[in-house]
Amino acid sequence: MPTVAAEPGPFTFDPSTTALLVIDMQRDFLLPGGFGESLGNDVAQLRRTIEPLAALLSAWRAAGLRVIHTREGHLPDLSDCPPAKLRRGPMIGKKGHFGKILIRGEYGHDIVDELAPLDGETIIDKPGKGAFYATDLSDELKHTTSLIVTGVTTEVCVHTTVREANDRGFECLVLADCVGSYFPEFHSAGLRMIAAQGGIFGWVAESPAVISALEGVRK
Ligand code: TIU
Repeated sequence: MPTVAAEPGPFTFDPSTTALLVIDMQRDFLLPGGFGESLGNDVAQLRRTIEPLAALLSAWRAAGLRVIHTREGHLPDLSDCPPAKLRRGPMIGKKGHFGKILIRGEYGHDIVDELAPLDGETIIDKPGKGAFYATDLSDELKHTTSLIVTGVTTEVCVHTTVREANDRGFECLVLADCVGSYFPEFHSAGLRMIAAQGGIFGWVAESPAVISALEGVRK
């Protein structure tokens, strides 16, 4: 079975029961001019994940393995958006540079071109930060034991999802170069939290180690 050098120790996975999870690589979080940047955030902190993630996706797809994408967003009538979220995010549903902010079907809500899902890949639309909350992700993962976790942002949707997955019994490997935060200190602390205490939430590695481990996995 492929093994990846990771913190706090080697991560071994069965490719047939492992999915690559790509969290919220949406235009509104990543593109200059988008929602994230309009809040004063430095999107370069997130954009550095695109190139390594595209390389990983390519190797993962070439090996014939499962890819699951997620998108954070809401129905146009906001009926799935808790009032408490809306109170602290009053711009949700309002017109932004790339369409209505965090609304399904809008240009800004969709995934950046470089990482566009292929036909047959699962897309989970989620109203919350965690990918398990109010979605059918658990059903999608019925035969999955391990997750390679990528996407944005490290301390928000990635962390929430890894915590949810860990409690549901999945072994999670988070790839440091394929996750990003607008806040570098939250990114590094978030990664340290995952691998601390013997891997309290999972493992942390870099994507080239996964790509190397995929050599020899069935094409
Ligand atoms: N996907 C995700 O992390 N949603 C956020 O709102 N993240 C922030 O860091 N704001």
